[in-house]
Amino acid sequence: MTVSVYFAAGRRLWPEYEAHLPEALREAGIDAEIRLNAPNPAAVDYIVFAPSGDITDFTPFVNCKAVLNLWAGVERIVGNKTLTQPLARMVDPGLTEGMVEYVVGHVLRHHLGMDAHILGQDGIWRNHILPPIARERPVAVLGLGELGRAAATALAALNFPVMGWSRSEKKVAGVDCHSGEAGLAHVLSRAEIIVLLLPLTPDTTSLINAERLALMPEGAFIVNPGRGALIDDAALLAALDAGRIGHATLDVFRTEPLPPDHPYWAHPRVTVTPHIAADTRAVTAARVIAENILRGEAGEPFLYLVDRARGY
Ligand code: NDP
Ligand code: OXD
Repeated sequence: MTVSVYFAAGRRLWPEYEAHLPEALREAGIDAEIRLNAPNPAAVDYIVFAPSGDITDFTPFVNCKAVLNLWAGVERIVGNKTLTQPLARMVDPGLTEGMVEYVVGHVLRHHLGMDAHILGQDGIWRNHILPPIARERPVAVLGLGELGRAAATALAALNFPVMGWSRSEKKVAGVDCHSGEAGLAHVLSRAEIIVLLLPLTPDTTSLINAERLALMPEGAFIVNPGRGALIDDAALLAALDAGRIGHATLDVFRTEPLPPDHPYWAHPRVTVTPHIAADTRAVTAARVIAENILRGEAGEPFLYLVDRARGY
């Protein structure tokens, strides 16, 4: 029987998936018809979704077996009351690789103090300021899920003493793992660089507030490729102005695109990257979608199901 797949992730994304999705479905042995619209919503078996896409009301898709999100983050869909179908988020090896590279790159920039040399070519030979080696620089990764675990492991492989923090207790080789409020205070008060790879939920909104910023060592660095609203912006700006926080590299924001007059753009201690830390890669993501459709058709549990109550 032919499976009906509605690619509702938006026409802008379709050119990336046009070749890879049919190929991945074919390779998985799935006979599928992929449509860019749904004149008969009741006939749709699976929806491929992205927050920038076509659907806000899932009610008419009465026979849809799963909504397959192309994004790892689900905060823009998880609270949609019309969504009663199972929701799977994206766990894509290509995306994970991209995130590891972004995190390692920006952590190394701050660790090595690269800006001093890249931006300070003034003819003065300052060879007395040496960066510490990685094993002397404690780093923390908040969020030890698919992305946080991979980033923490890569940093540990470079010899950084890596602490991690998550909701439930975790064991990650080479990473000193913590959970709970006391665990957060422990990690924040020791890490000279913190990386935020938490999902945005009611529990994580404004997690990095004035009180928690005050726990961090003087001059600590923040790298946030998680979500903008994990940080209380006013508190971060105050901590940056005071030099309490040395620099913040921010990839995600409460409002995206970040408005041109936002103080982050001009702040000398802030680097803005435009939500490019890690993109879902069509070639690998198409295989994840196909695997989930195969599971759905076989009556097996879907991979990467979102827990609506937890919000991620
Ligand atoms: P996962 O769901 O795999 O992992 C989330 C982690 O956060 C888990 O370790 C979880 O704990 C932890 N967590 C959640 N809530 C809390 C809490 N209240 N207190 C402590 N820990 C908590 O997500 P991913 O690793 O796949 O992705 C993380 C986020 O990265 C995404 O939600 C998205 O916002 C962002 N992202 C950003 C991209 C970019 O380009 N900037 C690209 C892709 C993702 P536990 O293990 O106990 O469940
Ligand atoms: C995602 C993202 O969640 O790109 O996948 O932020």
